[in-house]
Amino acid sequence: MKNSTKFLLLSTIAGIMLTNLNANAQSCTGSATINITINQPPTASISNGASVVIPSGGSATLTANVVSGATYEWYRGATLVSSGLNQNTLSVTQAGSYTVEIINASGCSGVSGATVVSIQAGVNIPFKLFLEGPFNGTAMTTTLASVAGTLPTAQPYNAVPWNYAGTETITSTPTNMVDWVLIQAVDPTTYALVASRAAILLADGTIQDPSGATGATFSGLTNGSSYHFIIRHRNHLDVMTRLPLTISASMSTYDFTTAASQAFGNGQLKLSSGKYVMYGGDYNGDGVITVKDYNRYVTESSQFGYKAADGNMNRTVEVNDFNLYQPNSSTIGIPQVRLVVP
Ligand SMILES: [Ca+2]
Ligand SMILES: [Ca+2]
Repeated sequence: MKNSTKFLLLSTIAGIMLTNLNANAQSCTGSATINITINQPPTASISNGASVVIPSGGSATLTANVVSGATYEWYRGATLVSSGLNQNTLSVTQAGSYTVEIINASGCSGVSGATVVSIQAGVNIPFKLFLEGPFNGTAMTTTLASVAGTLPTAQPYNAVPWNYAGTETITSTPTNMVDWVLIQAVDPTTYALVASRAAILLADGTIQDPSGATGATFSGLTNGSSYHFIIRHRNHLDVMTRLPLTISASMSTYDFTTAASQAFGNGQLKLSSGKYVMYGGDYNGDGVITVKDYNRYVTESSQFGYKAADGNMNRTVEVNDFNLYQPNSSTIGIPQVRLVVP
């Protein structure tokens, strides 16, 4: 007595019924029904999308779809970097092309599309500020940008008293450019200088990096660490953020125009038409407004062009620049922003 199968049809279609099987070798007749289940490979995808940018020194978490009871094998290029049951997330700190293979409980597997992780060269930190001299109540207007060749295409803070050796340049001056500013990150406790970036101040008060990015692009800052930021302008009183800012991949705008308390110390911003502006008249850039600034005004009086004592930035050193300086005389910047002028 033996049972045998006279023929067997294999199908790739799930749930097909095979009939007219020979279930009885002696009679060679009969039928049986066999249900065949085809295991489907799991779909696999990384929800972060095609690309992820992480800050220098930072990390990102890649997340794959959940398949219960599945093993996740994560790859950077062809290299297996992590494998584990139900491990549908991966923390990454290295650049590369990441994929995940999901192997379900039946042993079937699916491979995701790639997510390319890159390391951001720096972090963009956006600020908003107004300069008293060119501020018209809603924005800043100057004639520096409108006369070709007046604004420098290389950052101008490579001179006394800033002595900043940065090589920031722009190929052309935006029509809404007000001037260069120098932004410096300092230690929140010692106020020691950590990093500097010269950037472009635009008419609406926003900052544009020379690269074109929104904000000043800093490298050398640590993700998760905090720094005070000093905004320097060559003929306005420098200000520092009231509180340290914590570095993250996406920084929100720090707005100096909304309240005097946005600046560290008292009396460091001046109310003008409902906005807070940086005091004009620090013509030698040393962080205090004194007779030395008046002397600079006298020296440059009636001169044209990109001049230190042109506080209202109309390409001419004239009485309006004295009138900007005069009421602000004796305004003293906080110690953290003062610079030494020989
Ligand atoms: Ca001064
Ligand atoms: Ca002027």
